[in-house]
Amino acid sequence: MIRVSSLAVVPDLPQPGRTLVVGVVNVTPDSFSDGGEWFDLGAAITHGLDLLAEGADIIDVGGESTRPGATRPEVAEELRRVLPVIRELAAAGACVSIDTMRAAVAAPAIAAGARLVNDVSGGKADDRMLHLVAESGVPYVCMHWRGHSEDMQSKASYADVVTEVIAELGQQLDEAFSAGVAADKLIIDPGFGFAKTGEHNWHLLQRLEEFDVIGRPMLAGVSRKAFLGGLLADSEGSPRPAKQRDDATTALTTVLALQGVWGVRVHSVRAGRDAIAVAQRLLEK
Ligand code: PMM
Repeated sequence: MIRVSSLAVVPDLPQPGRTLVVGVVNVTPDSFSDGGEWFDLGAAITHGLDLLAEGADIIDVGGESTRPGATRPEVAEELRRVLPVIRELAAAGACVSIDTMRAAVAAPAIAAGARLVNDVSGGKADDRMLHLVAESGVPYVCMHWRGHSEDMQSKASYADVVTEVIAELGQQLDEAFSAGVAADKLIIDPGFGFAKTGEHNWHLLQRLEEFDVIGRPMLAGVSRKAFLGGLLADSEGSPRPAKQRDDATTALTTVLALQGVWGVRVHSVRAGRDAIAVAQRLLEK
């Protein structure tokens, strides 16, 4: 089996000796994957606690939807959404990640207890982000990104998606190093669905081992994404609705765990843990 830099360990984060499960809590009215189900703060906190009980290693809390075409909330609104949720989940003992592209959100989130910054723009949306991450010393998910959601799909053009994503991600990592982020704190993410067509996502998955040249652990966010909806479209060509893509997500999680990815970002935590347990057992000799 191929290995996607899996043996790397990220300091200050859980180290369970298997692929980590990052559970998603979107405190948004408009995310594609859960359609505003956790927009109410009480519901978001309860959901996060449920994911923790199901075995999430990290809970990723986000207040900005990145669905294609989404408009951005104000900073104050993003903070209103995420800070109470981060505080409660951290107090309950969860390892919390803040999913934001803004330094002005990441800094208070870290103060509220977040231990990981998950930046889908990989430092490109806010030029203060990498300095903030360097100063605070927290681990950082650097995702491949070409532009904001409102027009990202117009940027989904590649001669060879795998080599281009690796090269562009390499440039984003160089920026992070220049800003002073320690190499051992960096986690890479190919950015499935971000400025990528369904075909691009499948090519990335088919050639995932090529990311080993970067030499950093990988987080993969495939859960409920549109390319799975397209794969499972009905006979009239209508995509499978987002919440009915969990079984396909779990199938892919098994494959990703067999390949040794560091972490998977998923909505259905129990299913993700089960898939990883199966993969883990198969890898034992
Ligand atoms: N995808 C979404 C949001 N945040 N973060 C990382 N690191 N990787 C992803 O692929 C990613 C992300 C969008 O999906 P959602 O609506 O399920 O949160």
